[in-house]
Amino acid sequence: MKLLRRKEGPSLDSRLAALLEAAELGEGRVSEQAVAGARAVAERAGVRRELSIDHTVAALAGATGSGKSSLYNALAGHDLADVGVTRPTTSTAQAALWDGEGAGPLLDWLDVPRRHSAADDPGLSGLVLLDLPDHDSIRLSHRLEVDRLVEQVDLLVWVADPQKYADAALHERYLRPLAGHRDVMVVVLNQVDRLPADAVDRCLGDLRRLLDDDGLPGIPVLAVSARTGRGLDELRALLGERVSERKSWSARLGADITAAAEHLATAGPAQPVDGDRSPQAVDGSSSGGGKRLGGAERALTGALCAAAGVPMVVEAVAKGHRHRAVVATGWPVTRWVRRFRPDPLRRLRLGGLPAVGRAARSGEGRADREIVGRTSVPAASAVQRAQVETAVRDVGEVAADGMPGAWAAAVRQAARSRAPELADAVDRAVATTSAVGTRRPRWWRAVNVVQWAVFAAMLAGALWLGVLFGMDYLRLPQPPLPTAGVVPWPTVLLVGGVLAGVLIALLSRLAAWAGGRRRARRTGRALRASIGRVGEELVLEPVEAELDTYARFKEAVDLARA
Ligand SMILES: Nc1nc2c(ncn2[C@@H]2O[C@H](COP(=O)(O)OP(=O)(O)OP(=O)(O)O)[C@@H](O)[C@H]2O)c(=O)[nH]1
Ligand SMILES: [Mg+2]
Repeated sequence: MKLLRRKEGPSLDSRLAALLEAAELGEGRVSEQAVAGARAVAERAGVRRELSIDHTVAALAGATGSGKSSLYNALAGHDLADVGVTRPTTSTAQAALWDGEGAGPLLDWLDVPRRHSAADDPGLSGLVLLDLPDHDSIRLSHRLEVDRLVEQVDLLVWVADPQKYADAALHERYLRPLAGHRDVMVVVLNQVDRLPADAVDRCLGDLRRLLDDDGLPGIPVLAVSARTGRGLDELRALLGERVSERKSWSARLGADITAAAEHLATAGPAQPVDGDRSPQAVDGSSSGGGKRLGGAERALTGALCAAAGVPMVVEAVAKGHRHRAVVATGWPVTRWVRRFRPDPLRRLRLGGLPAVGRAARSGEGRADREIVGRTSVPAASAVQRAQVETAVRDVGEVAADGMPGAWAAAVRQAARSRAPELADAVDRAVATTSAVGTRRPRWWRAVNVVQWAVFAAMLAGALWLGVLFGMDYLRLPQPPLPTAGVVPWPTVLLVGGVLAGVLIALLSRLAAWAGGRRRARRTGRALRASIGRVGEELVLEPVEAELDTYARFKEAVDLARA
């Protein structure tokens, strides 16, 4: 009872749903064969549940001549099957039914048209016994029929004989792969009447050892003889017990689901992977840690920044700021010279583009995109491109660390999946972010007004002095000359205007130099942040989506194989 309770896990329904979900999530990632296998199991389970669950289908399987048909006849109480001397004898399966009413659709599904009623035995009511052809047949059709039915029946009775019980065909092709189906398999050693009494136990012990090696410890093993009837009561009792429990069908499906989930968990990648990493099972604990991923992410941002020419852009932001400051606040007499020099930022087709501000303000996405199109920042060098590639690969590598082979490959692939978009996206980020670096500080306008006022004063002084000079030249009487202290006002205006203009220009230049540095630093930070976001969107997010898919896959697989 205790044992039963311990085994109670999630329902067959939820395990089936989980298996299907795992197959869905694994599609294109783990081997197609494992995905198809899981789907086939789910489909088979769905059909079997719809058919009679009051009947238990048991199949007698084994090598030719082991005595399957003889046992079948002995259990059924009639000579239903041919027992032959020439091998192999049985070529298609046939069924013996104990109270077989309602088992028709089940046998249709199993595609076993030959059906017989067995002799009455209330203990076996509900049993459908199949006599299969030989699994080691020289005829392919026999082997195919066996393989098909071994997959479908509820209970497998492996019939061995003293000569061939150790055959590799039985152990390697069937018993070992079906180790998870221990609860729905029985082994009988037939023809024990042909052994001396003391050899039976030896033979049984040997067979048990082989079964232990197959991963089937504790599986029921009976010594029987179809000829003398020895052990047949025990076999009947065992079959009767399984039939009355009516659980073999669900135990079989449960074992199938576990095996399919196991197969999904350990399946190789859907596509051959580059490199020679050995695949690991799903339960290999993943150590792809957040901390190390953070390091790889920083390295990626660094590589992207270098490839995007961030140092050059930052430099251009500082220089461009100073350039525009001189044009806006320089001494009006000389500032026009500056206009002939190109704006370093505009030279990179960054920020300084006149329409950027407008487009950004009016919020016209299209215009924005068009104008903030391609910058003229020189393209990344081959080395820089290679460094980006390495950084992208490293993100995938770190994230995939410790994951099973197929999923590690999927994660690595996810990291690279959007890499071709990186160059354009980073360029766009540079164009948009550096545009902010061109805003004009308000003091420029104020200083400009003062500069022109001082320039006007200087001009007035010059004009005044010019008039005085002209009047003196023409020997006209001098008008009274106001003075500031001892210096006449026009001189104060002219000289003061020149000195003030130049001084203001120099001070502004000093402020613009500091402002340029500050702005460059700020733009550098903003660029790193926006380029970081590009890396996050195009590299990190696909990786995280894949990790998330894997987490869901693992959860589904764990639930399915419960
Ligand atoms: N001594 C002895 N002979 C048996 C026993 N069971 C079957 N035989 C003989 O073994 C031979 C093969 O028996 P079958 O029942 O035809 O064997 P099978 O496993 O159905 O063989 P295939 O149909 O070819 O796969 C026959 O000659 C049987 O008489 C047994 O318990 N003791
Ligand atoms: Mg036979």
